[in-house]
Formats: sequence, C-alpha cells, structure tokens
Amino acid sequence: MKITDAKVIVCSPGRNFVTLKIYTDQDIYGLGDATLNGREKAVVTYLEDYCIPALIGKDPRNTEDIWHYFYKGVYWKRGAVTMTAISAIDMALWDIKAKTLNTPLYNLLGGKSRNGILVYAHANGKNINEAIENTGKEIEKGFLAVRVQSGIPGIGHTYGVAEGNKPYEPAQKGLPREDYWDSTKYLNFIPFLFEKVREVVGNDIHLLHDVHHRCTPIEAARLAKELEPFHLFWLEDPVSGELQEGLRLVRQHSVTPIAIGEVFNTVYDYTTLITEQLIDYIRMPLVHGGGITHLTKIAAMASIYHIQTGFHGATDLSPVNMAAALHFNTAINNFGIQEYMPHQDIVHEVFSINYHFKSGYMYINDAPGIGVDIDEQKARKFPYSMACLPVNRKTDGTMFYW
Ligand code: CS2
Ligand code: MG
Repeated sequence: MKITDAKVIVCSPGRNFVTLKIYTDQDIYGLGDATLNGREKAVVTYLEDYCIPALIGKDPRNTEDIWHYFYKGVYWKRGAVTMTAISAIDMALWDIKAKTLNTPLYNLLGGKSRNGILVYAHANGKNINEAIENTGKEIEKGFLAVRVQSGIPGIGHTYGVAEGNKPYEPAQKGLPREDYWDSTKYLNFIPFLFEKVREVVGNDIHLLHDVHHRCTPIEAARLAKELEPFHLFWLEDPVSGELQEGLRLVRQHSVTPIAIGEVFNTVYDYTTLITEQLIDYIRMPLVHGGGITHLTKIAAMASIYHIQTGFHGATDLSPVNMAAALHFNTAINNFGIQEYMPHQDIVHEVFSINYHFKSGYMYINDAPGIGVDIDEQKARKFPYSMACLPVNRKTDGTMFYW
C-alpha cells in the first residue's frame, strides 16, 4: 500500500479548521485534524512544504516508522506547530489503517473498555448568577459534569466568558484583543463562586474549573486549598506548565485534583508531572500531542502513576479530533473524562460526524476508521480568515498569560 498524495483543507465554518487528507493507491484516504487556534497557517505551511512531499510513496500502515521519521528524523523538534503537523499525519494514517481493516479505530487501540464516554460541558456567565443559571441549563441537557467559569467583579472581559448570546469562541478576527487581569480579585472570588454553585446544584454533579495558567504556584496552592470543600472534579491549568516542579507546591497544600497540559505537545512536557504524581489528568489532546501513536505511550506511562486522561475538546479542535479522541477514550483503561464543547451546527455542514451525546455520555458508531468525513465542496464555501487569541495584561499593563 502506498501514499499517493496529500492535501491540506483550510476552511472556516463559524471558525477556522485545518484538515489533512492523505490519499493511497487503494482508493482509501485518511483525515487528520491539523487545527492550531490562531496559528493555523503555520501548520499549513509546515505540512505542505516539509511533510507532504516526504510522505509520498511511504506505506501508510507504517505508523510507528513514519511518526519517528517526522519526530526523530527532524533536527528541530517539539513545539505546537511541529507536533500538530505530526499529529495530523498520525491521525490520518490510523484512519487509513482502520479503514483498510474495515473496523472502527477503537478496535486497533484495545477494543471497547466502555460504551459511553463521560464528558463535561462548559457553563459560563458574565456574573455569578448567570454562571449558576447556565450551569443549571447544562445539567438540564443531561450533563453530569460541568466546567464553570464566570466574569470576575472588577475585571472587564475575562477568559472563558462568552460575549452576548454568542457561543464562546476565544479567537477574534484580526490581531489579538488585549484583556486585563487582576489575580487578587480572581483569587478572592472563585471560592465564593463554587460555594454558591454547590449550594444550588448539590454534591452529585462533577464541577470543574479552568484557571487557564494564571496563578503562581503559591497562589494556585491557596486556590486549590480553598476549593477543597467543594470537591471539584479537577482544577485545570492552575499554573503555567513550563515549570513542571511548580506543581509540587500545589500538591503539598491541597487534595483538589489537578489537570494540566492542553498546551503541551510531547511526553517531555509531562515527565516530572507524571513520575512525581503532581497531576491527576493529562489534558494534551491528540491534535496537538503527537496523535494516537504518541498519546497511547503517554497514557500507558500515566496509568502506572494512577493518572487518567482528560483530553482538551474545545470548539477550536475539529470534529476529526473529537471522533479520534472518542475512539481513544473508548479503548484505554485509564480514561477519565472528555471535554465536549459542541460545535456550531454550521460546522456539520462541512464535517459529517459519527458521534452523539446522550445523558452525560458521548457515543461513537462503528463506521470504519475515525468515522468523520469532510465535504470539500462545502468547505470551499467557508474561506479562512485570520483570527487570533487575545493577549492578557495585568492591570498595571504588565504582559501576563492569557
Ligand atoms: C480552554 C480552551 O477548553 C479549555 O479548557 O482552555 O478553550 C482554550 O482557551 C482554547 O482551546 C484556546 O484556543
Ligand atoms: Mg483549558
């Protein structure tokens, strides 16, 4: 079997997506998500100029060798752009492999360890009342787990809060919007938020919160400790993950479970976090973390340390990634939870999907491969337009983490 051609499809049904399509000489093709929010064109160029020419002629079933060809074989390793390109190639090759065997992808990853995949929804609000109201709405839809984000009194626009009645979409057309941040106001408010949310929803709903990289280790330790009475399912990205040992301080002070790594892209971002059991969930998704070939290895390593998966699943990861993640989550033993922000309906004009939500869980059907397809003609109706994630400054103007 040989790879005969490949192309990158860039489209924007409601938001930008990048999809790699790899063709073979047996009339089977594979798809891989190559979307990197706000840096889409960098991945397109990397794939078109440096990866696709080298793919032609290779046997698509040789996923291990091809992964190392583009990882070990490349001098300049790691990084979000490089690893997103490798992830897309890997996803597409596993799609081909499963289609060739006429079986759903999960059967190549260990088969069914579970039927339904526990997912969590996003609830956010400009203020605490709206956040609580929207948490209730997600519970009414059947979600058993809800991530709660709220506007912070005294801070203008902040992470995770939708504008008006629009679905939450952080990337804005053109250059980055500048947001402002006050850690003191945030730290003083969040425990109060979850005290009130718990009062309303009770103790059986899993509650999650995303700090979005914005605390120092000691601030994160304080927040995680003060949130203990509300039994969060997890506190996400409490600190910026570059300093893995920074999580030691959080771990020393709190039993609130920690999830980290949606911005990570290789196992090397996790080595201290996993081996010292500083976290409870790995967030790095297939689309940015080296694909199925890499994440199966990381999930296996994590399982030794009682760490589970909790993959990123925001709307800026495409339906191809979501379906591939659901196959992965179906098969592995140390699955924890999957983030599920439903894509807007317009996205499904371009991507046909094979999964559905019911009563707190996602289900994937038995279509061969990953099971998602892309309608190229429809994709052309939605041309790419540059959009960037905001940047974030402290109130004194100091550049900070967004
Ligand atoms: C967030 C994301 O879903 C999450 O946990 O961290 O919404 C993140 O801000 C976006 O994916 C960035 O593109
Ligand atoms: Mg996050």
